[in-house]
Amino acid sequence: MRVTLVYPGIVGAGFASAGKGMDAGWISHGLCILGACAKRAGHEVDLIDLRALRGWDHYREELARRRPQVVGVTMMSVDYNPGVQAATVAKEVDPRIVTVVGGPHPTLALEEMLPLASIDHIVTHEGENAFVDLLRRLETGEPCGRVIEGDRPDLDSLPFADRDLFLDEWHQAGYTLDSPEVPLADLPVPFVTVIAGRGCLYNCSFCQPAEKILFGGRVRRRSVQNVIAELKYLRERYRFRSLLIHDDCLTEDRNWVMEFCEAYRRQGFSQPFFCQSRADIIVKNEDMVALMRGVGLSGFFIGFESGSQSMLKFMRKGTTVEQNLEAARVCRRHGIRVWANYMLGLPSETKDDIMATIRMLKEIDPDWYSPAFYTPHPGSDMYTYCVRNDLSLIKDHDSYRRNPTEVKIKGHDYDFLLWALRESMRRKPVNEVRRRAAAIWRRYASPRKVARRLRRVLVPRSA
Ligand code: B12
Ligand code: SF4
Repeated sequence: MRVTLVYPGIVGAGFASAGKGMDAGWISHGLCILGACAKRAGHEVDLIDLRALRGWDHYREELARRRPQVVGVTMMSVDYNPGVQAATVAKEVDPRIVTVVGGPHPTLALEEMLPLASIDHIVTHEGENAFVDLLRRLETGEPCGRVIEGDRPDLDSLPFADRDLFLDEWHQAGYTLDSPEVPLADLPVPFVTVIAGRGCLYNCSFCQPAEKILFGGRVRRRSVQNVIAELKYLRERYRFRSLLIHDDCLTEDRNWVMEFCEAYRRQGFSQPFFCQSRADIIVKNEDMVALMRGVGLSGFFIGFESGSQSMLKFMRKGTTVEQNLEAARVCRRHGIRVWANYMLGLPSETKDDIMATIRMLKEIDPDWYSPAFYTPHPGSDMYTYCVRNDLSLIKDHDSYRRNPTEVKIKGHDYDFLLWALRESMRRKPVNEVRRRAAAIWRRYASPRKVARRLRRVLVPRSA
């Protein structure tokens, strides 16, 4: 069958945004793996990334040109409006097109999808086997249900994500491809992202049970050999010079991480990489952190979340403020950079709690600040709490973004939150000076540069 997959992630970055920043420059692994599975089953697959198009008319033109028989749309909650619109327009362009949606939102908020007439099939949970089976049934005319529950595939048996589905699109849109994906922070290009597993065993109430519903209660990780095989392919194909491992919490499985580090080094990789971790894991596993640093770990994303112990408890984070501070010290000791995720404006959060978060950030002195005004995401216990207690100010799916520009929870003083946001990112003068001095040293006076200058002075040019 002719299949067009659709990535609708334009809320925030908008149309014509491909390549502009992280939200608009990263592939969707879900779609790339689904595409690879459908191709392996013999189907023709391409992809429309709305971020690479000029607008809805352009989308119509693309559908008319490609003439797909099936359109498959992925959807986080934030993608609901453009995702539904993508299916609706597909039906307008050609009512014979079979529309299929899948992803976190259809899985976590199925009841919201059911009344939508423009959607023929809703695949919940993990879609690889269900989607391929659906395509086969559509091709042979066998009956297929409207709601299809996906199973949990053996991750090592899946093909690698077909990144070309996105790259071809971006290329056509004029995005200059010196890197498969937009690099995180200052990592060198070419930059790629990979996913080594699915699920998370922790229980944070602003996130779970969404992850457990989507991927099951257990974490399923690909074998180290399988991930290394993909990295070898990426090295050959793109000569990548840096890497982000997207897993929710890669460091949760110590044995896996140790084995991976060993294999990464043995196979000749030294590219710097980033991954997500947690303060408690970092503090309890400093030897593992050191090993990771030794093979290329450049930085951790850490969900510090709050500097108030009662807020950490309320959100079931399972960490302490002291662990947050100590994790930052561990990272500093090992030269690991810190990307600090934290939230302001949670339900029941007081000004004192917020001041505690500001104080914590000043101690942590992260390399990157990543604040969010708390957003209740469908599928999480805190979302249900907010709905039950009539606390949510969210009126539209477009607001399911963690942007710190709108308050999402009732009872907060917006001006205070904006002040707190700015204040949380203001470094202590001593840290500011230390960082500026380090930047100047890196720029003008690193030992290598000093040696080069000395050589120039001591060894005359003509020699
Ligand atoms: C990487 C990631 C990102 C990246 C890139 C996203 C991207 N381009 O895909 C970035 C950092 C940009 C990002 C941003 C956000 N993210 Co995010 N992200 C993730 C993460 C960690 C991994 C996604 C992934 O690749 N998973 C692995 C693949 C294989 O799974 P999958 O994409 O879900 O696809 C499978 C199924 O869902 C299904 N499926 C998916 N699509 C389709 C389509 C069809 C047709 C079919 C049949 C099946 C199907 O089959 C796939 C294969 O099994 C997930 C958590 C997680 N572990 O999944 C959160 C997650 C998806 N993100 C989430 C959220 C909330 C966000 C943000 C809104 C806020 C935030 N937390 O920063 C922003 C929104 C950005 C925007 N568009 O405005 C939530 C979504 C919850 C929800 N209710 O929608 C998740 C689940 C995390 C969580 N537990 O809170 N994210
Ligand atoms: S917030 Fe992170 S650590 Fe907590 S449950 Fe979600 S993915 Fe796991």
